[in-house]
Amino acid sequence: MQDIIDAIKKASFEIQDIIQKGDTSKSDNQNSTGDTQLKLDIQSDVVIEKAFKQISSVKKIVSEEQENIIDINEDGKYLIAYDPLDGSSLVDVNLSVGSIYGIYENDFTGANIIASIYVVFGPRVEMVIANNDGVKMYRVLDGEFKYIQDIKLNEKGKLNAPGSTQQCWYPYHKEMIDRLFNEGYRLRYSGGMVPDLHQILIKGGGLFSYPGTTDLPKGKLRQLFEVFPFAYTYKMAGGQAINGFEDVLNITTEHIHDTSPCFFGSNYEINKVLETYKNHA
Ligand code: FDP
Repeated sequence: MQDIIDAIKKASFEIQDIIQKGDTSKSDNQNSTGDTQLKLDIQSDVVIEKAFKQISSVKKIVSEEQENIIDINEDGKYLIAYDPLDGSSLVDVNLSVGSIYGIYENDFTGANIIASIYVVFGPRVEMVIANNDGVKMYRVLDGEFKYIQDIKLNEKGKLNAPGSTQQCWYPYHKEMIDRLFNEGYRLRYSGGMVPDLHQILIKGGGLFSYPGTTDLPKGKLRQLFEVFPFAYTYKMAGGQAINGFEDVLNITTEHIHDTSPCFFGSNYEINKVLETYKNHA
């Protein structure tokens, strides 16, 4: 596992360079979900694939930017699903973006995720590693990642990050979001999943939601590359991650690019979501 962490650290320095100096324009390609890929997405993907191909403990990899799983070492132990540069369209407006990695054993399912790592590229570069030991944050200082703190969510937070197109929200979802604002929650949503979820983790709690909507009943965020890695991190930090009804790590994945409605937060807010959604199964 240390080899994987070292590879991610090294790749992150290269990706930071690509973000700072690279071309933010669109490529001519679309990824499997139909998003037009930016040149930055493709360049970051190349860096990560190259790094993982050199590690003997890696069995298979799959990128959000690619159609298929890539076999690396038959005898390897770990399977890695990653989103090389989530929120890449925000580079243009100089907001934070990030990379997300889910590390799995046996197969790419929520039940088999065993660690997750994300890297935030903002005014600072930070990496958060979640595994059996809990959740730890590192920051680039003097050219290397240094340990900064453990991350633990409070029982209740103050931030509300409601994603997706509001016009397409189901009425009960809108009422739940409004109730949180009426309790004094503050809006914090940049449109970058990594910094938005990082903010809630660092500030101790709150709710990030990307629900099913009338236009996208299964939500937008991809299970393997986005939802499961952050679900694992939130659970290890003492919070919860659900699809509205149950632990999102228990859901079935039929295809590597499947999406799922998702809610990440501290216990108080997630219990509010469960109470609301239980009547709308
Ligand atoms: P993006 O499509 O810009 O890469 O992964 C998808 C994502 O960004 C997340 O980072 C972000 O949380 C979400 O989409 C934002 O979507 P909405 O604008 O629909 O809320």
